[in-house]
Amino acid sequence: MQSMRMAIGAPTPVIARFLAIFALLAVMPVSAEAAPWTAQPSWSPPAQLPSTRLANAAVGDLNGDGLPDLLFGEYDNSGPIGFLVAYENSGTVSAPAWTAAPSSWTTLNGTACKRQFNGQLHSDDGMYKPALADMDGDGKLDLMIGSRNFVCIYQNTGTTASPIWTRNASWETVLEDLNANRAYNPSMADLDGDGYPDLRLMGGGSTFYKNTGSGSPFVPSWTEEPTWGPVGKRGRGAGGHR
Ligand SMILES: [Ca+2]
Ligand SMILES: [Ca+2]
Ligand SMILES: [Ca+2]
Repeated sequence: MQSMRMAIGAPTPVIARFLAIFALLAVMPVSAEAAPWTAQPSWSPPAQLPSTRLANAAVGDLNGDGLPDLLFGEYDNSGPIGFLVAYENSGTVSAPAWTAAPSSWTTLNGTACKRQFNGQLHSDDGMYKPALADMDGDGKLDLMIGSRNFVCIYQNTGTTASPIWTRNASWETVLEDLNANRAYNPSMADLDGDGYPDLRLMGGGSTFYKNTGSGSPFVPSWTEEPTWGPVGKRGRGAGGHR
């Protein structure tokens, strides 16, 4: 036995890694491959949304009660215009229930959100795609809306219990310079752990921005981070999703 062990020798690092993976697979329960998602019809909003197409949802606690609420971006074909629909979570932590939110949750205040590209003015051009995040770190969720040809940001100038959306164009640095004729779809999370939410923007590909704001009070600003994108994925203006 001793001579056999000496003949085979110690496993190389590659073989050792293979054996470790094989051992891990051998003890992994079959159920781990099962889909983790189960449909929960009772969690759906109580009524059909006004528009049945191009709806996008953002989730966040908009009234500070600890329960996540729903904010939908909707699209009116006849305009075309975008608009918001909100539901307050009146359920419990384990069983959400939805009631129509106050109209102030879906009212956009301040300068109109519009952009000019190639000599054409696109005003509230439908397909609102909302994202919620506390961009300035004051404890209140703020609102970013992507649409065709623009991204606009609304600072929450209300309270933790009652949001008021007020357009703050000074927070839209860099995002003003987006390519035309794209439908921009934002999502936000703190990707580098500095305490401020960063941005992933879909629209002609997937582009990542670090929140490089500064000051007191903090003013959000956005700097493109090409290295944050998934390997092999194309960035802004490269075609694809619109
Ligand atoms: Ca809530
Ligand atoms: Ca905020
Ligand atoms: Ca960050």
